[in-house]
Amino acid sequence: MRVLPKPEANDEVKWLESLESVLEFALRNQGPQKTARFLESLTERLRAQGIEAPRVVSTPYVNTIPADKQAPFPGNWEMERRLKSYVRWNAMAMVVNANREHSGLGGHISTYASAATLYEVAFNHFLRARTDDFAGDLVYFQGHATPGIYARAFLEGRIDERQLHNFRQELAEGGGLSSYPHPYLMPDFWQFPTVSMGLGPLLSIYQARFNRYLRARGFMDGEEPKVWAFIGDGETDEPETLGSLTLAARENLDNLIWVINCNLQRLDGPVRGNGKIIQELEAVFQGAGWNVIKLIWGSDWDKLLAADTTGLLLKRMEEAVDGDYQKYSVEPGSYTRKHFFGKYPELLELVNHLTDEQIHKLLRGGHDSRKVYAAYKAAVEHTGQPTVILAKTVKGYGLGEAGEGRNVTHQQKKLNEKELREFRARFDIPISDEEIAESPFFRPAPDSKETQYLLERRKQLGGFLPRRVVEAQPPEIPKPELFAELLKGSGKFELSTTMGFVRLLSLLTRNKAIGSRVVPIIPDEARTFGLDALFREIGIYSPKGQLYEPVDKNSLLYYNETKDGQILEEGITEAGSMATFIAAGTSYATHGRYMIPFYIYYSMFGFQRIGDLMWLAGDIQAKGFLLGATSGRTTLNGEGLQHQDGQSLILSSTIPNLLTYDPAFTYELAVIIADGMKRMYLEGEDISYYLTLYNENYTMPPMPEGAPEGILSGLYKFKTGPENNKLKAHLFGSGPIMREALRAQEILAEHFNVSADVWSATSYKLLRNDALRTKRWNMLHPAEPPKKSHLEKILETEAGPFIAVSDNMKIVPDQIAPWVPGGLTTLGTDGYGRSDTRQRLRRFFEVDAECVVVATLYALAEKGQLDRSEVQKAIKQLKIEPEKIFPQIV
Ligand SMILES: Cc1ncc(C[n+]2csc(CCOP(=O)(O)OP(=O)(O)O)c2C)c(N)n1
Ligand SMILES: [Mg+2]
Repeated sequence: MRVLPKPEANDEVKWLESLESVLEFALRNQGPQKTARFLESLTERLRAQGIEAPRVVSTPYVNTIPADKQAPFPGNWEMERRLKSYVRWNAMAMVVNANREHSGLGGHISTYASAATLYEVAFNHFLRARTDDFAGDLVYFQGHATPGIYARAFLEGRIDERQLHNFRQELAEGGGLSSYPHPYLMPDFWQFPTVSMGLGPLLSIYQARFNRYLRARGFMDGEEPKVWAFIGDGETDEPETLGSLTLAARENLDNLIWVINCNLQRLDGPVRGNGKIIQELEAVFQGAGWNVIKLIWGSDWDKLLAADTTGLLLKRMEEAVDGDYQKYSVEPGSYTRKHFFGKYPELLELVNHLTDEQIHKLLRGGHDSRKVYAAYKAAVEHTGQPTVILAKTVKGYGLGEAGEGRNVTHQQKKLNEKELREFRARFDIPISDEEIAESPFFRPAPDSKETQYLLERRKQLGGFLPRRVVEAQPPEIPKPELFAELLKGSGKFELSTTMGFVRLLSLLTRNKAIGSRVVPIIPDEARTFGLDALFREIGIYSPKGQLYEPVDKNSLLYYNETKDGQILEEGITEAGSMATFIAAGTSYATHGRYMIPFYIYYSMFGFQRIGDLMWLAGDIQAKGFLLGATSGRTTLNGEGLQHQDGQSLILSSTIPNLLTYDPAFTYELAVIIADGMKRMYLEGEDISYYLTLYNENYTMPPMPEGAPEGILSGLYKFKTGPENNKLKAHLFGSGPIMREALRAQEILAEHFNVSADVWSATSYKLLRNDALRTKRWNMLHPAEPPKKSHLEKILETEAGPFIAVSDNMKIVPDQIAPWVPGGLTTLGTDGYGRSDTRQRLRRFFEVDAECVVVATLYALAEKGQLDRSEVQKAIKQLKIEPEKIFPQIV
């Protein structure tokens, strides 16, 4: 048994001794579980008397798995060490070589150097690849450890020397390797982007949960894959990392394993110089309900701990802070002897038999393959909870003076010849003196014992990893006619595009061919959008089902939780909901099956709040529909400044493979979504969709003949102006502001002798990109007949000024201004929102029909087609206050 330090007071020692004998007796006769319960009931008794008994949130600073309970290491230790050394060398050489040729290319040596054992034990013994009858473990590799992952793939023969040489030179001839895990850039290799800190950990929780959802709904069976996430200790400061821990525990995700590489350092310096990151994290994870395995000390320490009869070693281990431990990794053994052991004479005696060199080499847990193996084995066998392994390591391990444990190590990219020689010697790399300065890559021959061992291990585990495979069969996609009721208009019935969307979703989920693949995702906003209509019909997913009778059981739309529910009601977490969207949207690549996520949220809390996840969704090529509901700075009227969105269409337009649409009518919605499903799931295009939805009710017109092409391209003529007016103009409207454009059309015809055609602008982003692509082609093919973009084609025969109005910032329509004949006048909602009626807000932001009329008249006056005094008159007549404030501020 491990010896613990004694209390200082004499009477306390006595109490302790008597209780210890009780504990020993109980352990012998009743076993560990009963003994632990007995202890718990003792403290409960204290608490029952109103005494604040301590709650255990952290345990002593030693390994959770004691040496005598450690599973034996089944591999060839020597062989694995040799292989690991080669991976280490190549990972280091990749970065050094790239920066020798082009300094500034960057890359990281020290992250992988600290994590090599954590990865190699996993690769040789645990991470199972996808096979015909197994879905494959899903692994989130730490972004900055990529050189090590590439270096291993090189030893496996999956990456050649040229690629390794072109690390971070993706545009070099023949291609190169991406800096970090980016499925977009290396679609056959990387599965999960991780390098924006915190996103990988968050995604892994929701991925593990989504795997369970797929099982519960009958989409997955057989052996359950594990989800592994390798995480940095500094990365745990990101709120996304720790924010969803309780979900994993609550839903008993024992298919999830996190390995936190506690090298005690982040980029600038120590993670917790004045404390202990492992102890802090243990408390957090323990409190959240995870199984925590601390892996602090290597095997050498077992003997020291066993020989310590005073408990002083543990006391000293607990006293020293991470800043001290970092120092011990940098200084020679003599320093550790003096400052760590030397604090107590008894401890000095304990290490008398060790040389300074041996003291320096006392391994930390995360560098000891045997300990790492035992921790992983315990993790994969643990049931009922997710597991976190907190592994203590040294950042830059093996770099010696070139960076081991130093504060600058994260940025170390160059090694001089002496440092290379030391590295070679430390890890026995067979590279000659003549070659060493060039730091060549080293790979043992394919028929060498080492390579054979490596390949055999991977064969046993089903093949290579990471590997991204897309082999999903296209599902049967319904024709737009499924949504006939949305296409034919609503007659006198008034509804919003949000309500139209709910109707569409309901039709879709009922569809025999595809309905079950639909994954509705909502962050506690279903009632706002009217999605509660689906609660009863398709159920809310809950692994426990519904253990209580819902208060609204007797109502039609009661809160219906079921074990195989289809809706993912995520609660108030846009980040978590987006992580689910990503898991569902990539199931074609992770599980070989298309699922169709619809994530509907408050539009302001999308790109603005969780933009980085949305950027990542583009990289990972998640397919599905994002729906920014209650959109529009003036359409969502009462909610004010923090809610009213006029910028999501700009933020979303920055994502290269995302199509953005701003539909005004339900038929537009139906056409866009039907086409989106065809393109993403039938034709396999790697794109996704963002659509704004609004909450203003109005009658929905039937779809005009031939509209789909224009709807999908971004602009089509909705309603031509009367023929008998003198002047001509064009109004581009979108979203509910389309109705202001239509009202302006009437006022212009009736009072100002202007015939204005009203167009529906569904996507300025698509129009612009098409125009840019065409212009570039023309520029690079100057001798060929120039091509015309959609925009140019449809506008070239039109005369008169063009005025665009929407419920978004002016820069949204402004995107197409260079291609509009004679330029574009834009009205939009720049500035902070505020709460008031729609009517007043629209006047305030100058997007109502009257302001559209004035803008049109002014544009005509500018063209010399109208006297300016007419504009002046109109301003008066329409009661527009010329001195009102300009909402845009600066
Ligand atoms: C969101 C985000 N912020 C900042 C960075 C820049 N960055 C890259 S690595 C790093 C330090 C990582 O420390 P840690 O998580 O402890 O990993 P280690 O390299 O020590 O294993 C930082 C700040 C990033 N990649 N992502
Ligand atoms: Mg770190």
